[in-house]
Amino acid sequence: MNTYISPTILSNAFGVSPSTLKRWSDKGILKSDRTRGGHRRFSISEAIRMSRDLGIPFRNPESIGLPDPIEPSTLVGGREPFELLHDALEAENLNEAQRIVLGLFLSGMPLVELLEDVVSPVIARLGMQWVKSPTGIASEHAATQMMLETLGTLKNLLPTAEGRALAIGGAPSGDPYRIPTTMVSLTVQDLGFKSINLGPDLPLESLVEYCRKERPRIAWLSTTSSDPIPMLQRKIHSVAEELHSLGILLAVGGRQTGKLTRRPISNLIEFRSLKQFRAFCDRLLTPNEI
Ligand code: B12
Repeated sequence: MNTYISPTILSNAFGVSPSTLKRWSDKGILKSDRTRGGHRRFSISEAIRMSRDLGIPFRNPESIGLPDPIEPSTLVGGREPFELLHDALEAENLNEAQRIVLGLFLSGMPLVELLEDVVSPVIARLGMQWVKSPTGIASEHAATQMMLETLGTLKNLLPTAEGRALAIGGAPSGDPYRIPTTMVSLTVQDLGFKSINLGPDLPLESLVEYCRKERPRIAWLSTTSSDPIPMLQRKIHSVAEELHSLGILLAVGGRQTGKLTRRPISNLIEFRSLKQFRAFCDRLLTPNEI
């Protein structure tokens, strides 16, 4: 979300003088825009990017509506970040869940680490509740919903790229899982590129047609439901072949990873994790390889 603020407000949030902010901006370490009248304006997501990349903390984050950063190493009683998040979601405390996820992000924790090592295990653990209690399934739905809202808030703190999407994707028809495909989308956005998440239960023909129109470099599929595997493999291969003719890569991942590809197709890549996917995108996007 590109919410713009004035130099005075941002220098107060960082706890530095306006001239320090101007120096950062002149050096190009903090990008700024200008109003029609020629005054500098800073986007909150750009300020967060600089803070995370260079380890420059916000001294007064609350002045621009951000929570305090949470350094995992300073957690009381040696608690792990995922334990805090687990307790917040179990207590159905959305504000606390958001404070923890955003706080860890603002402390500089890499996004893929936050998603893969904190959020995913918590959701997996909460998903076991239904065995223990008659309200477990409702609690699982509540936790999913709160997590999606939290990821939506996180998305608003990432830079919003304009123009053509680098990547477009979703989860195939019959697959209702919303969190994993949301995470793939956030991973692309965190790299500074636009992504379009078409969500769960996506007919694969319509993914192909959408890609024909939008021409991303990458399409992704996140697979959780165990559709009979040979059928899923056939569908994925046929999508890969169609995307191949359009020069688009197909990235697949999710719980069904390892079972998704039967024979090699040059544009079809199966990923074990978001970390691996992010590293792949980084390599793909380094200027000398474009
Ligand atoms: C929430 C949840 C639900 C919710 C989903 C809500 C929603 N709209 O999203 C609801 C209640 C609908 C549901 C329903 C069911 N569920 Co369910 N569910 C879960 C739960 C707890 C969390 C899923 C989730 O979002 N995980 C978080 C994501 C982020 O983790 P992830 O999928 O592992 O993804 C990671 C990587 O794989 C990777 N990744 C994922 N996709 C991609 C894509 C790309 C391109 C890349 C690079 C990487 C990548 O990134 C992620 C980050 O680490 C899981 C437990 C679990 N361990 O995951 C069970 C689980 C998946 N469900 C299960 C079951 C059995 C069911 C039901 C059959 C229950 C029932 N009897 O009705 C139904 C089936 C629904 C269906 N049609 O398939 C089982 C599946 C077992 C199996 N055979 O595989 C699980 C594993 C629970 C369990 N331990 O038994 N479920």
